[in-house]
Amino acid sequence: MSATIQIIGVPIDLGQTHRGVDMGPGAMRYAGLASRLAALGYHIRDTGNIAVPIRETLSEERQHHYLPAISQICRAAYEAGRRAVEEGAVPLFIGGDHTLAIGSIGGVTHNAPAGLIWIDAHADFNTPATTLTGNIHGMALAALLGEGYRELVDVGRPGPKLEPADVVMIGIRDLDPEERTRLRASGITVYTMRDIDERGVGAVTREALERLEHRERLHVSLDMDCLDPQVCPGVGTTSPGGLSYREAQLLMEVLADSERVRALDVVEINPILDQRNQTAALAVELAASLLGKRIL
Ligand code: HAR
Ligand code: MN
Ligand code: MN
Ligand code: MN
Repeated sequence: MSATIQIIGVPIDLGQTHRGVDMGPGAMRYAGLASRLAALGYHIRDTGNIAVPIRETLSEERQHHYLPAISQICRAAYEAGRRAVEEGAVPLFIGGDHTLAIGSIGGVTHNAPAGLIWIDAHADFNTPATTLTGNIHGMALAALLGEGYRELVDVGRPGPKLEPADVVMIGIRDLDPEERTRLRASGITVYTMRDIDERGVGAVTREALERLEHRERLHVSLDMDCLDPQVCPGVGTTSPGGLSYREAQLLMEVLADSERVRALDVVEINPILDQRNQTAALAVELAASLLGKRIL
């Protein structure tokens, strides 16, 4: 029997201010996500999108940065991830902004721990005390480690979902001042763009896998703004000096070689800011490489 990939759409755009991220799941489906993965021999189960209220209907929540709605949507993502894992499927969460990771990674670690590979230009390691924007997508990883809003820390089950030793970041190049201080003190392993420039993405990724050797299962959280804006213009928070197309492919290929990837998020695609859906198309290619597509 072939392995099942469960596609879970989370069209959340409430963790940041750009309109359009809610259309990310549609853009990835339009780019051929299911057929690309089916061609690798997987059984694909698309369970549709988690319900997300339209921002204009939540005007009272605006001053609270949509915290109540985000918390509720993350709970639904948590349940979907927990159930997918219990049924033996690989959950593939398609966003939507990066707040969805609070639910997806929580659900994936419900019954057993997992290592997390966070691939992003940003660390998303702010708290309400350190954020400069108030945007909750910039706090997602901090919440998973037990810091920040209680409504996020306690999604699905109370308290932290990961230990700092379970997390490796790759591609980081844009940190807020106090976020940087927090990250340096955290004990998380961080590979910045400088590490990739100096050592190469292959060596960095192999070392990242070694750092997570104590975890058999891995969750990969792929923020498309890790790529250079020249190849991925369709994201809300672009940051120059990102991964090239080939570097991102190699990163996925080395992770796939480990045969330990059991769950995946692909987030922050904004089709309104994109050019002819190229960011979603690249996201589909990267997901296929991560899930085992071989060139030869
Ligand atoms: N650090 C900034 C903030 O907190 C920007 C965060 C941008 N985050 C994402 N996801 N696009 O990584 O607002
Ligand atoms: Mn992010
Ligand atoms: Mn980012
Ligand atoms: Mn505020």
